[in-house]
Amino acid sequence: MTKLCVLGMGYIGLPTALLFANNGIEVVGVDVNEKVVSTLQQGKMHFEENGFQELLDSAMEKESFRASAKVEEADVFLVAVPTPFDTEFRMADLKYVISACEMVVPHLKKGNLVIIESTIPPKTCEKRVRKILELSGLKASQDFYISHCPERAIPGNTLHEMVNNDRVIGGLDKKATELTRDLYSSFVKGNLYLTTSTTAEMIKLMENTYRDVNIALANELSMLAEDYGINIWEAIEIANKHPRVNIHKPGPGVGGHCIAIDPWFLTENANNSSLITLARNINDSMPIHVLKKVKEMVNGIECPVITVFGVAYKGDIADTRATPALKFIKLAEKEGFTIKIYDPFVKEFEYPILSLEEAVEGSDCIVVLTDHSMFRNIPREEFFGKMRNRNVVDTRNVISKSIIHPYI
Ligand code: SAJ
Repeated sequence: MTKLCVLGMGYIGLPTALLFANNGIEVVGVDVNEKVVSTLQQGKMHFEENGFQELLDSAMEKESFRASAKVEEADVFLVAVPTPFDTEFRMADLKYVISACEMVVPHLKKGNLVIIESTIPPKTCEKRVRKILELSGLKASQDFYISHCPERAIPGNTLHEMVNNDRVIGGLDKKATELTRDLYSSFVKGNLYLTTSTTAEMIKLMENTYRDVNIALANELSMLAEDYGINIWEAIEIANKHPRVNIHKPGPGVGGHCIAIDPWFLTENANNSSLITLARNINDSMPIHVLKKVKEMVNGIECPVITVFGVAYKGDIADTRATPALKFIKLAEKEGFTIKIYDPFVKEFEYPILSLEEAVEGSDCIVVLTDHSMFRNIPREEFFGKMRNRNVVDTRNVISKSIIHPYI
C-alpha cells in the first residue's frame, strides 16, 4: 500500500488527504498547529464543510488516516500549505511552502515523489522547491521526483469539485508527472491533463486571473451603466445570450483567499502587466464605490445607521476571508456611520453579527454585499422590519424587485 504524508490540514490538504485515505492509500496528515492535530486525532473536523466529517469518519474506521504533528517517512509527500500574499512587495510569500519542504528533507528517500498543491508562482518547483529538497543529498529527477498539481475546487462545493473536476499535473520530468497521475487516478473522476511543472503553475494563476479581470470588466461596465441610468443586470443577461460572450457579475469587490491574491503572483516577475494590475485595482476599489452610493442614499440624514446584509466573501458560505465587506464597513465607520450586520451563515467576524430584526431596527439603508440565496426569500415585512428609512443598495442583484420597488 502506498504511504502518503500530507503537509497542511487546511481547506485543501485535509479533504485531499481524506479522499486518498478512502481510496486505498495510507495517509498521515501533518499540521504544525497542535490543536488541529489533536482535534483530528479525536475524529473531529476543525472547520465545517459539507461531507468532510463523513469522509473523516470513514477514513478513521478504515484506519487509513491518522493526524500527526510530525512528518515521517513515506512514499509520497504532498504539500498543501497556504501561500499568503506579501502586501508590502505584492508577491507570493513562500515561507510556509519552504518550511514544509524543509520538513520533508530529513525523511526523503530514493524513489520518493513530492507534490506541491499550494498555489505558487511559475518556476517555483523547478528553482526553489528542487533546491531545498536537494539539501537531502539526493538529486531531483534521478533519485526522487517533484510535481505540481494545483487544487481547483471551489469553497462551498469542495468535495464534489475535488473528485469531478479535471486536473492539471505538471512534473519536473516525465516520470514525476506519471507517478502523480497514477496517484490522483485513485479518486479523481475528471480528466488528468499532463504537462510541465512550470506550465501547471502558470495555468492555475491564469485561471484565477481570468476570473479577476472579467469581474473587473463587469464592475467597470456596471459603473458606466449607472452613469447611463440603465439596469446592468438586464444588460448583462441579454449580452450573455451572444454565443461568445460571458460577462461576469459585478459586485462590491472580490474576496476569498484565491482570486484577489493569485493575479499578484503572476505580476511579481512581469514588466508588462498593466491589465492584470488595473483589474486588481478596480476590484479592490469597489467598496469605495458602494460607499459612495450609500452616501447618496442617506444624504441629509443625521447620524445614519447602515445595515450590511452579508459579510461572507460570497453567497451561501460562512467564509469571510478577504471579504470586501470589511473594507466597506471600515470606510463607512470613518464616515461616522453606525454599522449593523446581518449574516445568517457567519458566526465569527470582527464585528458583531445580529439577528435580522435587530439589524434592520432603526436603520436608514440596507446594503446587500453577499448573494446568500436566502436573502431572496425574506418576506417584505421582515426585510424592512423597523427601519427608520427604507433605502436599499443591492450590489448583488439578489433582493426581489417586488420588495425594494420603488425605493431603488
Ligand atoms: N465574484 C464576483 N463576480 C463574479 C464571480 C465572483 O464578484 O462573477 C466574486 C465573489 O463574490 C467572491 C470572489 O469573486 O468575492 C471570488 O469568488 P469565486 O466564486 O469566483 O472564487 P473562489 O475564490 O471561491 O474560488 C476560486 C475558483 N477559481 C475559479 O473559478 C477560476 C476555484 O476553482 C479555485 O480552486 C479557487 O479560486 C482557488 O483556490 O484558487
